[in-house]
Amino acid sequence: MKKHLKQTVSTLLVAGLGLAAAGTAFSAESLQDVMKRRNLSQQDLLAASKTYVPTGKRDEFMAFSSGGQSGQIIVYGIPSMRILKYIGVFTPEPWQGYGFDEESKAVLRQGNIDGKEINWGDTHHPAISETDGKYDGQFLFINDKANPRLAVVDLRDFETKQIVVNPIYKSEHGGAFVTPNTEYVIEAAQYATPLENKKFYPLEEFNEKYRGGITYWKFDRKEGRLDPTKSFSLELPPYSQDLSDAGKGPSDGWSFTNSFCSERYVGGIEKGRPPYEAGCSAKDTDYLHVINWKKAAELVAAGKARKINGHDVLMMETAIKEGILFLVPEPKSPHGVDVTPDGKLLVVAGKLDTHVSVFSFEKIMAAIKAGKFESKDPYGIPVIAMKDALHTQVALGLGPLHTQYDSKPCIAYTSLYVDSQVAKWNYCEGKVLDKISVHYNIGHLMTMEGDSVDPKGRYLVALNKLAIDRFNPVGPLHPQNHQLIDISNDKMQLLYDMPIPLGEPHYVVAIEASKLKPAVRYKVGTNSRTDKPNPGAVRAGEEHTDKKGNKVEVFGTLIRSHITPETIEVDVGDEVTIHLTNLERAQDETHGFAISTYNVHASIEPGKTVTVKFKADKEGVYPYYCTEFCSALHLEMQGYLLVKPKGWKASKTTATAGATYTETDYKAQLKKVVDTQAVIDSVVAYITSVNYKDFPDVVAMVDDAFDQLGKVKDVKAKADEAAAKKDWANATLWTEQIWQYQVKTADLGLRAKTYLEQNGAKKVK
Ligand code: K7E
Ligand code: CUA
Repeated sequence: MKKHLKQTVSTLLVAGLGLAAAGTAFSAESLQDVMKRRNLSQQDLLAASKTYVPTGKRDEFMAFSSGGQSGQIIVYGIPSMRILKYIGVFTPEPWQGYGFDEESKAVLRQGNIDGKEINWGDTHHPAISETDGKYDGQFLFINDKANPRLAVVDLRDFETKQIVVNPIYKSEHGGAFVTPNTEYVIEAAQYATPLENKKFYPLEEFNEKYRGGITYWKFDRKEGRLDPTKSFSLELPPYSQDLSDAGKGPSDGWSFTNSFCSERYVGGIEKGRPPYEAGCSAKDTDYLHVINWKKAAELVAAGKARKINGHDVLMMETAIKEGILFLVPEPKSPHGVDVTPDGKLLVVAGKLDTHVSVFSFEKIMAAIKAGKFESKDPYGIPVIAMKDALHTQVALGLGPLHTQYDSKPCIAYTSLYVDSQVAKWNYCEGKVLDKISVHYNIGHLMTMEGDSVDPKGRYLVALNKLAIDRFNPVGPLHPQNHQLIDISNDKMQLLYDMPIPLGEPHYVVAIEASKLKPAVRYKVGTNSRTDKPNPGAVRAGEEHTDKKGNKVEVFGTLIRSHITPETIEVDVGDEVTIHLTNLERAQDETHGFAISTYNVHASIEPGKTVTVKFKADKEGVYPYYCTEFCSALHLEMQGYLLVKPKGWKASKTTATAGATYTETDYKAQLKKVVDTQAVIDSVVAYITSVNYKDFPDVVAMVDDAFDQLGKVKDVKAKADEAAAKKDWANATLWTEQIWQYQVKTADLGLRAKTYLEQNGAKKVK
């Protein structure tokens, strides 16, 4: 295997130099032939040409999709619908070491509830941070409906940095929604419960003791974290508060939250009562909550909140007295509330109504100012008459759920769950413009930046609940189906079906790809979960192992194709902590780290320092290795954890060699080194002949390459010394090591060369 790899490398070196540029053979098949062979229509080809992103080219938009019950986030490109990453959020994610190394465990464990580990989440709504109501591409938030939690992902490295637990709810569906400058992230409770932790009240006391609410999490943009000490909630009636949206433009400072089951019905079919679904949809209207969050924040700052479970809660009584909370009846079991890009109108879709209702913020404000209310709800909250708040109602179809906006003024798209359609309509004039069928039973839909003040139009994604007949069958549990629709013309056109093999992605947001500027490496020694220097980091040459009592602490490094240290010796029962720093600077040179049977894994990207910890509770021999195929000698990137039994004494002090070497072997090895150096020299000649310094990625690769080559001097001295003593084994092996450094240098050099050739490097001499 080793020999084969070496040959491959040599072949690559030659090919990469362009010495053997073979002519490319073109297929004789024409487009017509392919259409015939694959049974494709003109329409298919048109759709394909709108989604195909040629190799090496990139997508225009990046989508961040909820991963539903997987507790993750799915990142994909639009229009290609190519999946780029899963981000571990509420659930361990082994590839990224999320939940398997200490730094990420610390984040995951922030999501413990009352000390209990929760290792999944039911994610629903991602939200991208906004500046002036526009997506700014800096942060991403997502909620967990099942366990009331919210997570923060930093879009500089696409890693989860924080999880907060809602201190007063037991579920949380109506999040995450951001205010126009990401001052707050909004989440609404769904299923009413007593707000005090661990308090029991029987369902018979539902109306008195159970409560809903809305939490406003303060976001500290500088720290990139939510600040629980500056966050607060509003106590609300037990109405099953659902989705929210923040006002923008003229409605900035206000937020809007739907509710369903405002009947406050408590089921109990076991006791002969009609079931929840009947009792929760009996009335023709539920309540839209209209809240002045700016004023609420001021009231909390003025000390008008009450502490519940250590958290500031503005009680209903106060909110009513201070005039910051109002209700508007809305038909019927509504789901989404979506503020128009200009902030003037709010579109509400009632699941059991064929209409969408368009409310006017101006009319709502006029009613509030005039003190014109039709009634009070049972808790004393003023209710504005629907007719006093409505702009218009439009009959769209069966089961309207969610609405998104186009870049063209007054144009909206609404999902129709029961009809399995998307309706395109004009909300200013109240006119339906077009409909398209989707497959099947659409929930959310999403247009490019379509919930911001500046939607980009172009594409729409339908998030369908059922896939039924769209894909090759994979058993009773079907994949999810995202369908891409072209909305750049008057008629919508279905372009592509994308199966998602993860949980149910309720919502997805998409941002112009050019707004994202993720890093390719960390500053050496970074704890990526805190963005601070990791105290376990060491530089090359500083690696060491400390042992104090039964605690062993290893400070190691990784660089192609070597793990330092190569052996870790501990006594059974020792507590072992291993810090590893990836010394690479080149892009994409991630190393992984795994130890047999101890359930640890780390992904260590360039510059990162990661810590794994475990108790060496079983004596024995445990290989450890790098889990990313990082170099030709990746498989040799290995070592042994030796867990010695109690009282063990060494009896054999030298190892028996597995192979023997002669002077001929040494000479052959030397020749290989000379040949490879010629390859390196020619690559270096090319790189230095162009403006490589204008390419930071290439500069990083060149730095790494010279790091590798820089190690040759010491090793060469050892080889020469051994050869002088006719110690052919050591002379051969040290020379082999020189060749290893050369191969890594050449590998990087060739990659740099390819990059320069493909990115328009210019001759400088
Ligand atoms: Cu409609 Cu959780 Cu937003 Cu599902 S939600 S669809
Ligand atoms: Cu490092 Cu494989």
